Amino acid sequence: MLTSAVVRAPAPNFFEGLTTAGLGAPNYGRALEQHEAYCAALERCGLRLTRLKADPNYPDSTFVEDTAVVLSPRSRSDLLPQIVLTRAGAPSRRGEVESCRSILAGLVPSSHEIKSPGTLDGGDVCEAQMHFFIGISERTNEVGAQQLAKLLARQGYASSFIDIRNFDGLLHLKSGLAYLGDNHLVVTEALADRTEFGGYDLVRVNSDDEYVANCVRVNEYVLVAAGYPKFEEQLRDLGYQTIALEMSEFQKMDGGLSCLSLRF
Ligand code: CIR
Repeated sequence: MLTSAVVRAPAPNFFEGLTTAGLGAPNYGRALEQHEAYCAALERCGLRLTRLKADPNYPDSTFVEDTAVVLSPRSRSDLLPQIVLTRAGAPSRRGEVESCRSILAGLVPSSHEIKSPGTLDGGDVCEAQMHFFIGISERTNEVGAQQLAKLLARQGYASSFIDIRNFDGLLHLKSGLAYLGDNHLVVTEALADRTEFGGYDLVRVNSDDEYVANCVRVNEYVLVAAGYPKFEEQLRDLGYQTIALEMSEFQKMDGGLSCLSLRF
C-alpha cells in the first residue's frame, strides 16, 4: 500500500526545460491546472502529499521522479523504505537532487546515492515485483546502472539492464514500460519482444499510442493520460479502475505521468 508522494509544481519558466517533443511551448496556466488535477488524483488514491516549492532555477524540476529511486515497503514488507538519490544524466538537471535531498531525508531516513561518473534518472527505473528493470539511456549510463544494481542486490532485489539507446521516442525506460502489479507489465510494441519481459503478462500498447504506456498504479487505481479510451478499456477488462488525466503541457516537455511524483 502506497501512503505518500512528493510532488513539485512547475515553475513559470517551465518552458525553458529540455524537450525533443516538437509540440510547441507549454501553456503555464494549463500546466498548473493539470498538475493540480494530478495532485488531486494522488490524494483520491489515498496518498499524503509533500509539495515542494516550484523552483525556477531548474525548469525541469517538476519531474521529481528523476531525482530518486524509492525502495518502498510495498515490495518488501520486512524492510523500511530506502531512497537512492540519483545523479541526473542531463547536466542542467543535476542540481535538482540537492534541492530534494533534505526533504527526502526527512521522509525516508535511509538513503544512498549514485556517484560520478555514474548517471541515472529515476525515469529509467521500473520496479516489477522484486525485480528492477534499469534502462541504459541517453540519461542513465552503465556505471550508474551498475551502482544501482549493487545497492539493490544488497537489499535482495534482482535487476536487469535494458538498453533503450536505439529506441526512437523513448527518453526513459518508463516512457515505454509500467508495472501494474498482479504480473501485468504494460509495454510498447517496440519493447514487447525483449526476453527479459517473458515471464510477465504483457499489456501491449501500439506504437501510435506510445505515450499512454507511462501509466502509474497507485493503490486501487491506475492513472493514465487522457485521450486513450482503448487502453483504458484494456485496463478495465483486466479489472483495474482508471483515472484519466490531461497531460498535454507535460507531454510538450517530454514528461509523462510517472515523472511528476515520487511515490512510496
Ligand atoms: C527532461 O528532458 O529531463 C524533462 N524535460 C522530462 C523528464 C521526464 N521524466 C521522466 O520521463 N521520468
